Amino acid sequence: MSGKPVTLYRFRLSGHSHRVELFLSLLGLPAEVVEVNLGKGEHKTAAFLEKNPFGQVPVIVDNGFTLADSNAILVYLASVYDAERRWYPVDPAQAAAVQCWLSVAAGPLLMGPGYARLVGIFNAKHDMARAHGTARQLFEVMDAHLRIRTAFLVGALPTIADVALYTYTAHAPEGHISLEPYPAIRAWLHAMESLPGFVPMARTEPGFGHSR
Ligand SMILES: N[C@@H](CCC(=O)N[C@@H](CS)C(=O)NCC(=O)O)C(=O)O
Repeated sequence: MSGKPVTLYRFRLSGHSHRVELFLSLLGLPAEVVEVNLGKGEHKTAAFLEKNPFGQVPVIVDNGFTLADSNAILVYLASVYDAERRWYPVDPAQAAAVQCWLSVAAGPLLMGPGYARLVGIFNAKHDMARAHGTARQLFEVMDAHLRIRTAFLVGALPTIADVALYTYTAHAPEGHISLEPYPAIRAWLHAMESLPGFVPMARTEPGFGHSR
């Protein structure tokens, strides 16, 4: 570890950004946070597009290495800074199980609870009924999976799979999705929130951005 802080470009209401902020904190890594105001289009400026041509947060810069995409960042940080590879196991079957959940985070988690939240707080143009259907299907699978596991998604200890799935699951109620029917998910969220170094993302009132 160089001791030099990792620079994190983020937006404070972005769950993808929080995913990285949470992991930096769980690893105890010093970070310099640079706020990118999506409302003002700061993610589409030439300077930001040089860091990520997709014009999205989060992005990190670590010792001169620039990397976008929250899941890629989790893989990188775990590979570089977790010498014991507790967060991203080396065992092929466990590593593959982690990758499965990272795909879920980039797929149904985003298109279900993620999109529903965007409609709920920003009135985004996504199909709310479809997002709720995707979320229901996902949460039923997750709840059943967590019931037959110990506390976490892959084995007994938390991995980057849990970090990737945490934020948009915890904030599903901002998209008018109740977590009440999913006791195993609620227990898992509690286990995540009890980890040393856990940091929450700001809660957003439904309707927050509707008039902006
Ligand atoms: N696959 C990307 C998705 C990131 C993403 O969707 N970021 C949103 C904020 S949560 C963003 O920057 N949206 C602005 C835009 O797409 O123009 C990741 O995992 O980091």
